[in-house]
Amino acid sequence: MPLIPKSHPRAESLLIRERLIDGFDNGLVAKEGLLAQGRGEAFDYLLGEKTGRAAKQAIKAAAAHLIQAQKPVISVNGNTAALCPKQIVRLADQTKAKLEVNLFYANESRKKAIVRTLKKNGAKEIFGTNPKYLAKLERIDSKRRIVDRDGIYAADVVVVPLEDGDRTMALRSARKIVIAFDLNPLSRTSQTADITIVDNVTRAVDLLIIECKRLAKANPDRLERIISSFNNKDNLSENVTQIKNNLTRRAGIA
Ligand code: PTJ
Repeated sequence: MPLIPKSHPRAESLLIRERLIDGFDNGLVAKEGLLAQGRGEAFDYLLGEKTGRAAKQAIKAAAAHLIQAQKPVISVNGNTAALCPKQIVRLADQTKAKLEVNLFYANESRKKAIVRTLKKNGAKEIFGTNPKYLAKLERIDSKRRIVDRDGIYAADVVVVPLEDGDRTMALRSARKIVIAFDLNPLSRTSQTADITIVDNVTRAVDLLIIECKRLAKANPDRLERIISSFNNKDNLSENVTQIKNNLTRRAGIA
């Protein structure tokens, strides 16, 4: 990894990029994952590379859902495993969620590398690896339709970091609550999830863990109020406004 001075104005963003490239070199990330990272970087830049007010509200609503959930599952793909494996395992521990490896570009050796990485970072049980327990989601053509019958298939709340639009729709059709992390507020995933956290997964997962801890003992009425006062469409609009304001400021138009 090249030395990135801490004083570099975009040090955090460059470090995230290097983590992803290391993940590619170590067999975790698909080639297409590099392109997804590029798209994400562009949106992160437009959002000001920080967690905005709208993202914080989405994180709070996501935490309330996760605490209420009976069978939460966190879906892990190549990019997520490369970018923030430790935090993802911590989030699973905090919320008693299952971890399931589910890939868009299905590939057995990549799956094994992702499982190894999650285990190295403290995961004990990982779903989606035993062919005997696999089931199919309906209304989806990609390999993502193959899920674990005791994991995503049975889940009530599914967390999907860096997702493609088709599966989010399929999960919604299967009556699951979908929580997405996606830097692009206009993507199909963002538009169809119940809650979209428009922020870099590397920043937002830590904040989600903190929020889950903070709300862990909240009474069900409070959680219900947090959930019912959240509107994903309004929240996405606020993210688009954040981008617009940033652009205006950067271009010195304001
Ligand atoms: O490992 P696999 O086979 O499951 O493949 C994973 C990728 C990410 C390649 C696959 O799901 C894919 O092609 O996704 P898309 O359709 O490129 O969508 C990825 C979305 O994540 C885009 O909207 C990006 O803007 C967004 N994104 C990229 N990096 C980040 C991100 N969102 C949050 N945090 C990031 N670090």
